[in-house]
Amino acid sequence: MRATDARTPGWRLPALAGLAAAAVAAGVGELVAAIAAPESGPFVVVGAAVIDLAPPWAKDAAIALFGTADKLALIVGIVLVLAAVAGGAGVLESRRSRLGAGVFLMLGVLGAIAAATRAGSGTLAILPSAAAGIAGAVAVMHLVRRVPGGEAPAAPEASRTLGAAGASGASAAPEASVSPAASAPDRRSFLAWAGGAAAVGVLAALAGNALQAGRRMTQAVRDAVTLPRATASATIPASAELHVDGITPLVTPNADFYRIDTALRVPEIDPAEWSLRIHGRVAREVVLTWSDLLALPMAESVTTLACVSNEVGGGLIGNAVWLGHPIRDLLARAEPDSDADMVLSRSVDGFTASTPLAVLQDDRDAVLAIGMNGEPLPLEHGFPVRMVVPGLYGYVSATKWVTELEVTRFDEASAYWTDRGWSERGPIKISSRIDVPRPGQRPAAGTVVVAGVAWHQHVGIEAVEVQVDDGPWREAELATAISADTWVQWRYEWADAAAGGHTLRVRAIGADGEVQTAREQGVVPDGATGLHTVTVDVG
Ligand SMILES: Nc1nc2c(c(=O)[nH]1)N[C@H]1C(S)=C(S)[C@@H](COP(=O)(O)O)O[C@H]1N2
Ligand SMILES: [Mo]
Repeated sequence: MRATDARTPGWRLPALAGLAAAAVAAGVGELVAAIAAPESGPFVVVGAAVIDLAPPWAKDAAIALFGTADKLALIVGIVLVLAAVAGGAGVLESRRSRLGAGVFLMLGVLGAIAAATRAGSGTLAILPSAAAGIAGAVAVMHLVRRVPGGEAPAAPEASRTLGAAGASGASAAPEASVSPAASAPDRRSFLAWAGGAAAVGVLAALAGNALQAGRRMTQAVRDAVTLPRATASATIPASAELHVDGITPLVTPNADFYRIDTALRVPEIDPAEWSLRIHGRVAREVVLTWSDLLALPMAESVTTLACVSNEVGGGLIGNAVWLGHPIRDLLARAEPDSDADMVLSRSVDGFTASTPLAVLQDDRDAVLAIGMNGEPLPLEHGFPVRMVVPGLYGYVSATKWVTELEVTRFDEASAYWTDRGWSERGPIKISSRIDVPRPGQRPAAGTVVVAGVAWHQHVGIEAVEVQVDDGPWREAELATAISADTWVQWRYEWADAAAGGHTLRVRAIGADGEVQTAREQGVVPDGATGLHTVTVDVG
């Protein structure tokens, strides 16, 4: 028995408070992950970070020890370590208020860092870990506050109570019964709170799991889709690739393709239940099911998609091989009225985009796409069906999870982003980007290779020019363009680069003679302008 029993709480109940808080944190983290960032559950991202950071010998040892169960062993290991830390956080919190809460917040920050630094992670990736950290911090503060003041060992007190009761019968002496009578309900109420908190955590985790089940099913259906053979395959000339170290790949892998949408939760669409309705100002309504669509000719086309929110030099742009059916042909079946001038496409989640009807009827590869780089569309990129329209920013053309095409007029209807201050029409502006050297890189003096991409969708790039400091504009070497609808790689050999700081600028010249303007404009309301500028320190 300890001398300070009455004042200092022991470590067991606070540790239990820490564990219960950890259950709350884990549950909240999994639930938020299920809703907002399915790939970024706290355990998944921490596990992935441990795998990435582990030295090879540790990985080999884990595989040797646990074989194919090495992933399970990893998760069990992480749970044990986190449980120990959480128990410790409870004890810390009982010694000094907010200290244990701080431990939970720190774990949340570590998880968020692990999530944010994973390849292909979206902006929502940090949410689950952040929410888990905050939930754990709040829970541990509340629970530790409910730990009864003195965690006296149970046995001696119980015998004292019995003894007291035995001595004075039913009316126990007040001084003898005060301590146990006051602390037993305290203890019981604390255990109820801790148990309740843990139960909330478990329920949240179960709810998260149930929500994830839908996504896993859709993912499985998506993975099982066999794409029809293309009636025409995309041809990418070998000379379209310049093979410069560090340049953006000509075709963007799906995992690295930027993702922009308003969907907090990625729509889960069973293709068997998907259909597209073409209606509005048409001679006849057309309804197309998934099997109807698969029976139509599907051609490959290469189109560079860009977001209107892409800053000059930014990464909200990607190039992919799309497998799809011309929207033109479907519209022809519906026969738009002669006074229609816009198609309002609508996604299952309510997002809408306004595309000029004429753009969908001319000879460009505006398609209802089902394939991206040889695979069914990834869920985040619109599975099962999306629109891809060369030449227009995504917000006015690239509707993902599309289920409706309403033929209408610009003076009759408006789209999601137009209602929020963006332009009703969004042709992609001519632009170019320097990929190498990267800012902060220190190339050696002498000849420095400068390279990047340039685009003017559906018009084409005539030339790219590079300026060093305030020198003359010099023409860069252009790769063969796949087509006018894709970006094109360029490369410039900067001869006699002298040591010291330098400024590099790039500008594109379109096939129509348009020279990329130096005038700077922000992304609102119809896309940024200006020249990408990189400062380098030549060593
Ligand atoms: N359903 C739906 N489709 C959408 C959006 C959206 O928010 N919801 N965003 C659009 C925007 S702004 C862009 S830039 C592109 C991005 O497509 P990606 O995420 O496949 O790169 O999708 C477009 N299609
Ligand atoms: Mo966008």
